[in-house]
Amino acid sequence: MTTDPVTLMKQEVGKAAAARVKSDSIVGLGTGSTTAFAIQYIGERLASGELKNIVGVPTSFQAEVLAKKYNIPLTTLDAIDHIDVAIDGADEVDPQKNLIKGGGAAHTREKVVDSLAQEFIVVVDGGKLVDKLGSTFLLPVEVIPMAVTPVMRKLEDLGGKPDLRMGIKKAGPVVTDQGNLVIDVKFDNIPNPASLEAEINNIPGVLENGLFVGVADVVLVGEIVDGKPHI
Ligand code: ABF
Repeated sequence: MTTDPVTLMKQEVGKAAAARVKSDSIVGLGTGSTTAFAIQYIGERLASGELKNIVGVPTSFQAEVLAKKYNIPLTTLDAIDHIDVAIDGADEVDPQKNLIKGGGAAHTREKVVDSLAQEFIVVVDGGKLVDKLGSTFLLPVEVIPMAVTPVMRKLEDLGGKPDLRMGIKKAGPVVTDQGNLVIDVKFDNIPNPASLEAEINNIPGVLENGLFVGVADVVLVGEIVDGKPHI
């Protein structure tokens, strides 16, 4: 039983998001440590019978493994015509609920699922809130391997400082669920996230970037108040 306040806060945020899931719904299952708790609590609500007839659409291999662990039935986008609600994490949230995502290298599938959802719920700790996107987190860009060099040049032309994301042991680059690479880009200022999102995705060789503009509907923020988690 953890007493670590940050973990407790992530659990509370995940629980709050899971509580919003209704029976007979299709749920987009996000990636990251906060969303992992939401997936756990959806599974627990199913196991208790409180929640019935749920099917999940995973945004990553990690989400798929967690859903199976908690016995949440899964489907694919070929078998459904809508997603009722998606729950996912983020690396930065601005006052307009625009996001930077992709710290987990899963932003491509996340953006497909999250943007299809009728309600996209973001679960974050208070440290993810920023006045301007790009202030604390690099912008992830998924790129096909053969195009990494020309894409990095174009990202520099856009004012970015690009870096190929290496694995934890630096033995090699991080590889996405699609078999591509991730370039993390420092932008000192992102005055217009919507136009930058479009400009980057228009670079030949780019699959998707981590700017989520106008996608999030609800942002659940966990804080620690007097040592206790507070949503
Ligand atoms: C994922 O959740 C990523 O897009 C994002 O980087 C990550 C945040 O994870 P955590 O909740 O562990 O901070 O959706």
